Amino acid sequence: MKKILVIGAVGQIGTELTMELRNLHGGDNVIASDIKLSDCEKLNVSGPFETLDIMDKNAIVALIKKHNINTIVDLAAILSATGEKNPTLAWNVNINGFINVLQIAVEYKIQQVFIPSSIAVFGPGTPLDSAPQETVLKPTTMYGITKVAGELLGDYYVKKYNLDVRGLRYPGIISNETLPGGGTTDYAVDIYYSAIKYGKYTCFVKEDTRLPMMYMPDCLKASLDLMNADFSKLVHHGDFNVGAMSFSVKEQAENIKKYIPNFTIEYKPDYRQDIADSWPNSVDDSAARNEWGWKPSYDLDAMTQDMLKVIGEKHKLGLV
Ligand code: NAD
Ligand code: AKB
Repeated sequence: MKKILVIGAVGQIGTELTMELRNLHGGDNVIASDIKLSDCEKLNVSGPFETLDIMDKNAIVALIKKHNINTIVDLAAILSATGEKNPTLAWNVNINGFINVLQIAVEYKIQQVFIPSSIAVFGPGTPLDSAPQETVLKPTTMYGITKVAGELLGDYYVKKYNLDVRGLRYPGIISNETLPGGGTTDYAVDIYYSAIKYGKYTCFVKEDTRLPMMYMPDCLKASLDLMNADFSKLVHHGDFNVGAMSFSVKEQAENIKKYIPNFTIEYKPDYRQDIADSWPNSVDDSAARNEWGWKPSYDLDAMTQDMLKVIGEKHKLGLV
């Protein structure tokens, strides 16, 4: 039986991945933890919560012992935009925190460690279209540097200690449960909330900015599919490209206009433009497709319809 500790469970992905894991393994078998508390009622009532700083190795060990943990999902992170404001914090949380997890995993015979990477591993020198699985990785953000280092660390622990470490390079994740936590791709989420609430949006990147994106149901599916894949059949471990869709802000705005004809958008690019410009337009995810059968379900139009429906209902109830 799996006993899972999710670190960083209160974030955009953690909130939904924790609930999905609880549906599959039982609420009491999935321990949510984070440095901050959640205001998501569904997360708070569906299973145990522990306050945890991933930098505190002793506190992680105490939770492993208290709950007989055999699986760790490390979602604690400082994302790209926040990371540029505090690069040292990004290094500490994303790398020193992860090393704590890896060392503890070896010592306490943890069966699996899952940690996401990101399209932020790419940078100048990476082909812009269909960025290959194996390519130049020279990110220009501290966040990207930590993600490349994290992938290498994961692979090192697989090879040296035979530890089961898995991860995938999420594109920008779009969702409607918990707001994104300080990334560059946050605009692709904010635009839907703003369209519903105000009928207009001011975007912090230019209209022709095109990035790989994925809707949360596909993100959850990719994460669970990789967690459940046969480890002995994996050639890659911590660095799978996963694609779903790729669109410019202009195309996303046009798509929203199909359903909210009066929606307007203006562009005021800030420091996040440079970060977005350093990432590719799309990724080649054939390794994920071949090694564990990855296949996304949502395209831009299906996602837009669902986002507008869910956020629209929340808006009517005064929740957003
Ligand atoms: P998020 O910022 O929404 O959540 C991160 C969580 O980590 C937050 O709840 C935060 O409180 C917690 N945290 C920060 N410092 C901590 C610490 N010291 N100890 C414990 N918890 C701490 O991020 P997310 O979008 O949910 O990202 C989850 C993972 O997915 C990260 O590894 C991120 O790099 C990766 N990822 C996310 C996206 C995306 O678009 N959301 C894309 C690519 C990769
Ligand atoms: C960010 O923009 O920092 C994240 C990511 C793509 O890793 N959403």
